[in-house]
Amino acid sequence: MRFFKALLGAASLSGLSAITAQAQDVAGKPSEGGYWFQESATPVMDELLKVHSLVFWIICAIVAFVTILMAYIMIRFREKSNPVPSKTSHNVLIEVIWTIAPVVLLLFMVVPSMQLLYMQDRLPETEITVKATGNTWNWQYTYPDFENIDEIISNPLDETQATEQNKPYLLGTDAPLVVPVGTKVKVLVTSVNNMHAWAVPSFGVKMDAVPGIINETWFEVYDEGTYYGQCSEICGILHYKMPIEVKVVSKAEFARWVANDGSFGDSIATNTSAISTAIAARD
Ligand SMILES: [Cu+2]
Repeated sequence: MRFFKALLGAASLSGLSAITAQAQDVAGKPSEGGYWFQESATPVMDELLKVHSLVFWIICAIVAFVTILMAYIMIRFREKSNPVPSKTSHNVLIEVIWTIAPVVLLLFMVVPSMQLLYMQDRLPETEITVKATGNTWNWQYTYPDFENIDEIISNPLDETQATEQNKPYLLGTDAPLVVPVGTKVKVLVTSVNNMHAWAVPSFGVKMDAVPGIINETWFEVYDEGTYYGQCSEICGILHYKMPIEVKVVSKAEFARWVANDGSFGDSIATNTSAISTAIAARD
């Protein structure tokens, strides 16, 4: 077990070094030429990275072992050095080993995998709920907890708008989903037409949006910032234009946003029932 803990440690270190520094105001988006995961922003993503690292190193070891074995066999048993081939067709010991070894390896992988699946699937006591509905071609968000907040239609920005607003093209939207930091957020995911998937890589969240079905997932973001994702189920001609932008704000700012009927403007919050609901959700 200590060996695997050491393996995990080494793996997560190498993973971290591959992550490039993000711009200050953006906490989760793809990086140019990036090939590793985005930096984790939630407990689920932390666990996902650990399981990935474990499985990744096991796979590397298997690939190396098989490659070396193949090379050895090709050289050692080539026709020139082995003119009279062996007629052996069975070796009980070897067959037992190559049956048991993969079973043991699979057990090492399946236990943490199942733990992760349960963690993603079993919602903890969530504090607020948002509903994400996939349309052709945008995401629509509603806040069942806060009646005063109208549905948010989150449309992609075109290239000019994205440049003007200093947001990444095909990731930035005109109206992000707004959630508080350090809060367990339940996400209800569905669709009105065909299948989509609501996915934010740095949250470790990818949930199918299926018409007639409401799927549940959850996240709890460590830090304030803007996190990007995309529709991750090929849904049609404008699939690439269904970005997901999540703006994570402080709990106080979120309470003010709710009280202002879903606006970050300077207007003084007057909706006291919304404030108390938001504060109740916060506590
Ligand atoms: Cu889609």
